[in-house]
Amino acid sequence: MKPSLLLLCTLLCAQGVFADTPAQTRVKEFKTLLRSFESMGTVVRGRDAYRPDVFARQAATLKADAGKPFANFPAGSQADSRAKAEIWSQSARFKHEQATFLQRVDTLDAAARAKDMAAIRISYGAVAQSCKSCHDAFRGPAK
Ligand code: ASC
Repeated sequence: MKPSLLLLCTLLCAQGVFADTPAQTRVKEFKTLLRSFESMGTVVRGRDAYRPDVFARQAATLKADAGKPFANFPAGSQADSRAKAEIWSQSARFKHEQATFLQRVDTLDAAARAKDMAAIRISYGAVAQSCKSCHDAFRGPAK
């Protein structure tokens, strides 16, 4: 690459010209946490063997990732996403959904650390229910 072209690319990157929007960032973060959650789901549904240490690591990863997307819902970032305006007009309700989700992820992590499959089943279902509840209220149709 020509030095001048390299300089141009460096400057554009530094200006954030190629940076993700908040909506793009949070979608990526949701997809990241979904990877752990779906792997755990195959175990909970009996489609994959239960390896307690692997499962506990996935739960810990889910817990570490779970809060990240919620830092990327600044007001005015509705465009190019399925986010409904209610996220900002009913922000107390949205924050409540978020808190419930994070609490339930913590409970799932505790069950995974305890290697207690009965508790894992219940707490996994509770997390899934929380995803659905928030989507029903705050996520619009696919565009
Ligand atoms: C998932 C997923 C969701 C939730 C929800 C649970 O795996 O992608 O949005 O679980 O479907 O009801």
